[in-house]
Amino acid sequence: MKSVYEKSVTVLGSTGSVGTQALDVARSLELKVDAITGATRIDILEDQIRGFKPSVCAVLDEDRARELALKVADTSCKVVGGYDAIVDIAGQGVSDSVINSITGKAGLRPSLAVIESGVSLALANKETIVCAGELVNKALAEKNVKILPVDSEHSAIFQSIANNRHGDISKVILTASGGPFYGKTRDELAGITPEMALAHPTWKMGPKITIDSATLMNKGFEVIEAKYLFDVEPSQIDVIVHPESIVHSMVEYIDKAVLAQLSCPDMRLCVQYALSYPNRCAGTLKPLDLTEVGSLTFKKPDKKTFKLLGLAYDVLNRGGNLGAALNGANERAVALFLDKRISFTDIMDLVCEAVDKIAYIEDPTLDDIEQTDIRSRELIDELLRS
Ligand code: MN3
Repeated sequence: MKSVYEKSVTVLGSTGSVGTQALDVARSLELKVDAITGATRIDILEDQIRGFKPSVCAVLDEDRARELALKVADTSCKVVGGYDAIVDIAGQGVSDSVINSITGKAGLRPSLAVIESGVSLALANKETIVCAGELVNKALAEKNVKILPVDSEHSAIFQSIANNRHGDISKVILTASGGPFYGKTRDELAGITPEMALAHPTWKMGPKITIDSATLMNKGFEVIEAKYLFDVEPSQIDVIVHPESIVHSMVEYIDKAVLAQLSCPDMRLCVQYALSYPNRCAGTLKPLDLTEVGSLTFKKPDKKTFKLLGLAYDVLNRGGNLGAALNGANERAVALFLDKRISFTDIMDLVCEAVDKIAYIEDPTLDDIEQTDIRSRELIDELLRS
């Protein structure tokens, strides 16, 4: 087996929060970076090209790709533009692992391309599984490829399962920070502005996932993610609020033993474990001093006020194309909220209504999922006008 230090990586979505941290990890593990991709932020991409010397870089925005090509003409990095170029890079099969830290449903086709190429997928893009859990699992089985979860909760569950028998798992318990608005009533939530919602107490993340954390949609997505990653039933997935974000999630076994993974909250640990698995590397994380933390607290989530968490369980129980509908509707609603065109509670109401209205497809193809995504976004706009 190759030592972790000789491994190479491709980073999809390298300019985002997880992407930049993935490159920090690549630097500390001395991994070779084969390729990077980004949407628009070419200044960051230019720095990354100079620092990590990838042989290719894709930019979603084609005009920006041309600008970047001129800026880095003195390097040996080839710059390509457009969504298909990103999917091609995802599927080129040259790296030992590909980390997908693209935001939103745009991460789905790149994830499938990675799996198709037979390379292990370090997955930070949870929308891949929310939209197409069944299709993804089918592709993984066909190609005999593994997903290494980067989401901190799923990384914790993955580590807590280790070599235990799957049949001995009785429950997975996802922890949630509770977001900045834990304990608020619906009336109090109505007046929340994007600025208030973007100030997350523990994790520093991009705007989309920060809003999803505040509505608990993110936790709902993680419930869906858990079912497909760990092959457990919705009734075996619990969520508990743990504001300190030290216990990253837990697994309960049939003998009622509970195993958990704890650490200071730092996404770089999750990325590093996904890239170095099955080994562990020293890295840069600060040690956890529990006497400094003092106490760990746990509370029940409020699924009634934060109804998108409850909706995620319904969606998971009904399956089909509803995950894609939930994600599409939510992406559109969050964009409208960030644009100050709808209120915080409108996000929750509109997403529930849109999922309710979508035409159900039991066994969706990739094309059905794409269509459901488009239709669910349209439904949000139609509901807003009505
Ligand atoms: Mn998470």
